[in-house]
Amino acid sequence: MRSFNKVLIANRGEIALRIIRACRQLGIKTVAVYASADKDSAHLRLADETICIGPAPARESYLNITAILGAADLTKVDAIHPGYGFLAENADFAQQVTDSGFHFIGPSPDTIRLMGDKVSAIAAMKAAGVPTVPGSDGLLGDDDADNLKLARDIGYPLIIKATAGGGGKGMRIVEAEAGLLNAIALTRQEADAAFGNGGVYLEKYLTRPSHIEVQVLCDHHGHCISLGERDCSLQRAQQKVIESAPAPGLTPEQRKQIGQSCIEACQAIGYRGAGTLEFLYQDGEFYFMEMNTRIQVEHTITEMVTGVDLLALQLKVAQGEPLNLNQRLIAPKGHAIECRINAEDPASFAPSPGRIDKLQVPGGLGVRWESHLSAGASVPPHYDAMVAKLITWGDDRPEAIARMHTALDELTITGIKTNVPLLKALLADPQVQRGEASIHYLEDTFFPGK
Ligand code: MV4
Repeated sequence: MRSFNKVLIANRGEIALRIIRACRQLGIKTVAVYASADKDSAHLRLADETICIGPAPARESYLNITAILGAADLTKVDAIHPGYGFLAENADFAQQVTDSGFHFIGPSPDTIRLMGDKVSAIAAMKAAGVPTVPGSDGLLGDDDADNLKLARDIGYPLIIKATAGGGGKGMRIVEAEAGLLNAIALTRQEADAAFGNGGVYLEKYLTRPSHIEVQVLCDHHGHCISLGERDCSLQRAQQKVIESAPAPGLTPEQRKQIGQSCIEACQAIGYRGAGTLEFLYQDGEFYFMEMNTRIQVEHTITEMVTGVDLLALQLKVAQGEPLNLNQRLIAPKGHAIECRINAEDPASFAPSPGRIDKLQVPGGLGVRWESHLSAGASVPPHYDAMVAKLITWGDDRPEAIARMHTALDELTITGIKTNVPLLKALLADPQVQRGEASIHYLEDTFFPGK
C-alpha cells in the first residue's frame, strides 16, 4: 500500500481549501495551482507550495492539462486531486495523469467514461438491478416509425436527452406525438454541436419528482459502503441552491433498500473512490438518472450527519487503504442543511464579482462555514458564482433550519451582492421547512412565469 507524500490540487476556491485541510490532517504535503486572478485567495496560504498555471480564463489555467501536469512534474507530487467541475470528470485528463506517473484521486478513466455516457451508465446500472426510468433502453435509431412506436409505448409526456449531456444540458420535453420527430432532430443537432456526439435517448418524463442522490465510497479491494442520501430538489436553472441530508420523507426501509442497490451496483462495475448516484424520486419510487464520479459540492451535509470525513476517506482509499468502516457503523444522526452562497444579484441573478470589503462569518454549535473568502480578497468574474457554503446541523430539520436562520443573520459580506435574501425566503417557506419541495418548487413558487 502506497502513501502519498505530496498531492497537487487541480482546482480553486472552497473545494481547494477543503482538500488542503484533509491533506494537512493526514500529513500529506500540498501543491496548490492557481490562475493569476486567484493570487490572493486565502487557501494558497495554507498550501506547502503554490504555482501559477496561467491567466484567468479557465481554458488557459484550470482546464489547461499541460500546465497542470507540468506543475505536477516540477513539484514531484504523487497524486492529483481534481475536486469538482473543471477536469474532475474528464476521462482523458485522468488517463494523462496516470500515463504521466501520478495517481488520479478518483475512479479509473474507463469508469469515468462509462458514467459520462448516460446511455451506457443507465445500461450498467439497470443490469446491476438499480431502478431506472422507463425509456428507450439505449440510443434512438434513425427510423421515424420505430421512434414513434417506441414513444407511444412509453407514453407521453417524454423527455429526450443527449447521451453525452448531463446536468441538464441537451434535454427536451415532448408533450405529445406531433412534436416528437422534430424534437429528436433538434436535440440531436444541439448535442452534436455541444458535445460532438449526437446520440440521444428517450425517457418517460416525470412531472414533479424530487432529486435524491446517494453517496457511495468504494476501496480498491471491492468493498463499498453507502453513506446515506441527500435531497437536492431546491434548484434554479439546474443549479442547486439548498441541499439537505437525510432526504426528508423517506422510510427507513426505502433508505436501506436504495443504499443496498447502490452498493451492489458499484461492486458490480468495480467502482473505486467516492461517487454519487443521482435519482429522480416520485410517488415512492426511485429512478436512476446519472452517476457523478467526483466529490460533490454538497458532500459536507453527508459528513455532518455521518461524522465521516469524506475527503480524508477519498485520499486514504486512493492510497490503496482498505475501508475500515463497515456499513453497520454508518448510522446518519440528525439533519444537515447546506446553503450555497453565490456572488450574484439577488433579483437578476447576474454575477456580482468584486472585492470583499467586510466579511463576518457565523459560528456556534452545529454551524460550518466552508469558504476561501477573506476581507480584501477579490471575487473574479471568470468562474462559477458560488463563493461559500454555509452548513448547519441539528437533531432534526427544524433545529437545523433554526440554526441556519441565525447563521444567515450573522453573516456579513460587503463589496459584492449575494443570494442570501433568497436563501432566507426559502427557509421561511412552510413547504421547504417540511422538506416537501419537488425540483420545480423553487422556480414555480419564487419565480413563476420565468
Ligand atoms: C428528468 C426529469 C424528469 N423526468 N428525467 C435535469 C438534469 C439532468 N440530471 C436530468 N434532469 C432531469 N431529468 C426524466 N425522465 C427532470 C430533470 C430535471 C431536473 C432533475 C434534477 C434536478 C433538477 C432538475 C431540473 C429540471 C429538470
